[in-house]
Amino acid sequence: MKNYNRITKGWFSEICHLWPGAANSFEIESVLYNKKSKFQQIEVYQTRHHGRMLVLDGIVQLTEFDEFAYHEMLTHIPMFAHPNPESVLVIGGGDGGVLREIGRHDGVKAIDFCEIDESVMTVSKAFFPKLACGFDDPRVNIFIRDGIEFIQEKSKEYDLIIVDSSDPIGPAADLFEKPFYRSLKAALRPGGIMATQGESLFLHKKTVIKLAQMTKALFPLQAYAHVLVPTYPGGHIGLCLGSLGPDLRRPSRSIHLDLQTQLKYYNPEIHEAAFILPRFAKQMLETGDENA
Ligand code: SPD
Repeated sequence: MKNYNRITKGWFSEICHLWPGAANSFEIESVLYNKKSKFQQIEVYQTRHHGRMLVLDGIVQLTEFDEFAYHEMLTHIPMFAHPNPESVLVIGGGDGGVLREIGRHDGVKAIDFCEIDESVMTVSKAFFPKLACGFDDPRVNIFIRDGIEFIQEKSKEYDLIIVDSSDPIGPAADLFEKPFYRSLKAALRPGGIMATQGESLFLHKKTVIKLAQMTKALFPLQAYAHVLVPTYPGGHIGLCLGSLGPDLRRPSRSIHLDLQTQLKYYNPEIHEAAFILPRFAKQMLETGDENA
């Protein structure tokens, strides 16, 4: 599906069929990188007010301004819901933001990292050193592979799987389909948890309902959380979580002060609050009716 992004008079606008009638625009100072990899167009901009910005196939992935909000919540909600995550898999997230957050947990023994496009890692190392700092962690094993094929080979291997994907357009589309979620479940150890980016409750209702229904059908426990991220369309993004055992909605253990002081968004209170949804969203997820 085509995006119609353009730069007009110093502004980059993300205009996507996923949210008709609106655009998300950033004032830019310069183009730092713009090349097509084997899989996608990779762009890096210096924005005027949001730091550097990473764009894949026209879709804004992050800005330095608020990337911490998304990466902390996508990582620490499942990490703290699980009582003792030792073996963790990350699919996607080639910029390294999720890896950086997982690396803050001393209890983690092994981190498999599967990214289809090595160029995203290379670009992140060059332009986003504060994000790409986790690649050299000795616990990390890097697999440059298609995440869908990779996960099909795994059985009961991980305590936690985090999927940090782009939108369900192009290379990431199959990461929003049921066969992939079945494979995620099969790859989890007993008591395991999976977490994926879950788009916007306001703008991507069909996708959100589909994710909720698929995960409800597969996992004994399922929940949807939301996070404030001004960079993303609508100023927020959802997280879709499934659990084979632990309660997702509250931390199962306390956070050490050393770790808490490293974080800017996550804390135990916001872990619980993130699952409190507006009435329309609760009804939409319960009934599957996007007009609820
Ligand atoms: N609408 C774009 C959502 C992108 C989510 N993934 C971002 C990757 C950052 N690590």
